[in-house]
Amino acid sequence: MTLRLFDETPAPYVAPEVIAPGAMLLRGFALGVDEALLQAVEGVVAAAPLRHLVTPGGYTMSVAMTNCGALGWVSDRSGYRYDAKDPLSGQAWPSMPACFAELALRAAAEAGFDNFRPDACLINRYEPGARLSLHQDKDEGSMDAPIVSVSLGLPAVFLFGGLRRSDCTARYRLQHGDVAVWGGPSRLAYHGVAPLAKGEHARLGAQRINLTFRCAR
Ligand SMILES: O=C(O)CCC(=O)C(=O)O
Ligand SMILES: [Mn+2]
Repeated sequence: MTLRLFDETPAPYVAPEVIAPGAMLLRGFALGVDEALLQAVEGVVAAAPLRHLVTPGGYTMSVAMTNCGALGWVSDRSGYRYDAKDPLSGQAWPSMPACFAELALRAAAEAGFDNFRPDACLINRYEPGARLSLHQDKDEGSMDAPIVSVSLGLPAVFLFGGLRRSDCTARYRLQHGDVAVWGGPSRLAYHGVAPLAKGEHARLGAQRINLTFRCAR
């Protein structure tokens, strides 16, 4: 047996860890393709820069966001929605890189959700202190498909609760290469990310990148 008590090196993928019915952590699942994913992120960000969106309530989000795929998630004073165009440029979002679609398909299948073909990928960038408060992903047209969420860079504390905001939340440390998948009975589970702790990641420096794949149509 290998003890990993103080070792921050991500471990290779072993098996899904079920955290709720229909919700799983695939620890280290993205490790083999992490460099390809990060280079693809750079390409997307060059065409559609990360930006801090404003919520309908007028609050500027601490997480910076952009999108790729046919649809992108946006927020402004008029509400949350998916849009085929980047409001900054008026152009279509960059297309979904093949390595994104392939990883999302494989991760969903590993979690028991076959034929996952996302049409939207929200890219989130957290710097130390950035957080995402408890929410449901409920702007998608269908709740049949799961959400697939890939963590890269600095570790974060992922909060995962139940179907009511007041339900207890469990805390999971997500590291570079980890993938979370939630669907079926957990599709509308409340979740969020605690304020990112300071740190330095060997590849990404003081940031965490999260890719969230959705079937938005
Ligand atoms: O950053 C994460 O791990 C979660 C992101 C998320 O929940 C979202 O983009 O809706
Ligand atoms: Mn979410």
